[in-house]
Amino acid sequence: MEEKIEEAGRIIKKCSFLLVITGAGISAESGIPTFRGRDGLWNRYSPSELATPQAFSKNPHLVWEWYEWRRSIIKKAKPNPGHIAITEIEKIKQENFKLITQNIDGLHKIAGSRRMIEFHGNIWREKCISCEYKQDVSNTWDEGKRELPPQCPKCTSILRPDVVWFGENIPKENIEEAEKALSICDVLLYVGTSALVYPVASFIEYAIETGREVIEINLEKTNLSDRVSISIEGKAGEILPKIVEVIRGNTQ
Ligand code: BJW
Ligand code: ZN
Repeated sequence: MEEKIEEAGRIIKKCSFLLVITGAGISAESGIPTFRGRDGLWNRYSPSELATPQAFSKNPHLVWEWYEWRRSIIKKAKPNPGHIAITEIEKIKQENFKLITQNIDGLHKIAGSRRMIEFHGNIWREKCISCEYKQDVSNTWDEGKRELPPQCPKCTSILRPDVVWFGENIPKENIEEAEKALSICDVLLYVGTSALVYPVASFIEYAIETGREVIEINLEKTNLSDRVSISIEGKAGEILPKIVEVIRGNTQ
């Protein structure tokens, strides 16, 4: 394990462009549930009843209640050492760095990440299903203080969370920015994702198939573990700070 961490740190230190991809696992140590796995949300809830546009059309109240419950958890959560370590790596790599997060919790931004794409949106943004209206409620949200679903203040329609559900297209600018980073990276580090959801899973597959150095950090093996350069099993919040130490040269 320690050897793998050393090797990962050395690869990241000398690479010319690092792409980091994160998933729900990086926020698990902040107390935010993941989707898949033993304690995952999808064991208790059905993705097709909560995370699709069809589910929202059928029962917007139910879908909103689920997002309001998740907001109540996320509101209390703080970035953990894994998020912080990624900001440290960005400070070292500067413009030779990009982070694609699948998470909608906003914790990377709070931790200080800047060269970042929130690929599946952000739970604190809301958008109208009929007009162009969007709003950010991160500072104004007050649990239970609104009727659900919330009304659009500009038209007669309703608002939805500004996140990407199954079957929906990823915003064009997110795809373009991600593909640019993917095309120039020589190292891809992915952390806390089951790598099962497309198109993000295809970015990792592409990096493997085109011979980039690919490093995985996950609590357990994934479908791709056997195909990557280095697969490190463990908690993101424990492994990533050790990698930062190696990059800084603070290990003997
Ligand atoms: C730790 C840890 C610790 C725990 N330390 N590790 C090609 C093939 C097949 C299907 C498709 C395809 N292309 C598109 C599809 C359909 C679909 C898809 O991928 N389906 C698959 C499930 C098969 N994709 C889409 O629909 C996407 N749209 C799209 O491609 O548009 C074009 C298109 C349209 C229509 C048809 C075809 C193409 C959109 C996907 C949107 C995903 N949305 C969600 C919800 C977002 C909002 C919300 O949060 O509510 O995004 S679903 C959910 O999964 C969420 C996540 O971002 C995403 C990924 O999950 P993630 O982050 O990997 O979490 P987990 O829980 O799966 O894994 C956590 C991992 O952490 C585990 O491995 C743990 O072991 C680990 N871990 N603690 C380190 N401390
Ligand atoms: Zn509207």
